[in-house]
Amino acid sequence: MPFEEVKKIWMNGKLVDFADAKVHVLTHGLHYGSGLFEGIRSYVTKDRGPAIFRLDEHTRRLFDSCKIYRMEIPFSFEEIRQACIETVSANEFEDCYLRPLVYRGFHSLGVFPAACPVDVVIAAWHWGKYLGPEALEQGVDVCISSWNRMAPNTFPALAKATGNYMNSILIRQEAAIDGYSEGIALDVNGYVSEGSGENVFMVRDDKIYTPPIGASILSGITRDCVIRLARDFGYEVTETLIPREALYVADEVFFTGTAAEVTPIRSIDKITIGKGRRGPVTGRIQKEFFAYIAGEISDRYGWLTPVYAERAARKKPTLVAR
Ligand code: PPE
Repeated sequence: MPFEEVKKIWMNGKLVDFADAKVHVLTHGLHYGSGLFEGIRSYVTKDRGPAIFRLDEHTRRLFDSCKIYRMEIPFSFEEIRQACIETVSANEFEDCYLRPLVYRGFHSLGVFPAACPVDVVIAAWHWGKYLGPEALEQGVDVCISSWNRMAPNTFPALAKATGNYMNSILIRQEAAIDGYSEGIALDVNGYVSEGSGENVFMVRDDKIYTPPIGASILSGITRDCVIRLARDFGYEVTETLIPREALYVADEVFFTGTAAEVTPIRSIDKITIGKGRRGPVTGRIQKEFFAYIAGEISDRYGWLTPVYAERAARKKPTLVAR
């Protein structure tokens, strides 16, 4: 689906028209993948209007990603948070996907980026169900990718860097060509790592397992939600190395991610997982997650930032680039 035009995109402190949100072809980030980004969702809630989900945690991860790459964001944490809120409201969105991106801009080429500006943009658009509308109920058919995730000390997996997504593209393309919805990559030691854009969980005998951050994963914010919600239900959740074959014999396997939310996996490499449909543990966690984001249960962790209430409470003037 081509992009549907939105009203405004936030660029370096200003909301600009969609048509004007352009960069030069010699932008550093375009040549070397020198960008760090986030993916955040805003949801319509029952009583609090549209609310951005886990805005603080996503903003924190963006700052962390930039720190790893020695890039100083020319805005404060609070300015970035507010800019996300502004971007949703300027587009009059309710549910939407937000994409903050920090990248080395236009100045000069060559790998050493110090002279290039650090540019910041935030876009928002409507993004439907990541792995298709039926996926949340029926589950998806996936494969183990022939591509591994990056080795430790090559590309830092904890940084959500644009360049990392070249590896994701290899995984996702291969899966699509072979007729699967998605691929799960192993790390360089052969243990389960993650999907091209999702973390992975497995359930066996009512116990839940997910790979640790040392398995070259992105430390997913949805992963954190699921760990907490599952523990609140009384499930034991263990972050541990998972060999590939443990997935084949699991009772349930599912993906988590901002875009993918909580998506069941019904087969891996054509091996049926459990009963070949969404399992009871996945169903329970998924239901709780959707109730949480919709504001149907209490926001006990303070994960929702209502867009309009926050804006009304804010007294600071409109943001300007430093
Ligand atoms: N691993 C990877 C590699 C990844 O890209 C994501 C998010 C996750 C795990 C889950 O992280 P979190 O969203 O914090 O729970 N992928 C984003 C981008 C997907 C895309 O195609 O673009 C997302 O879901 O927003």
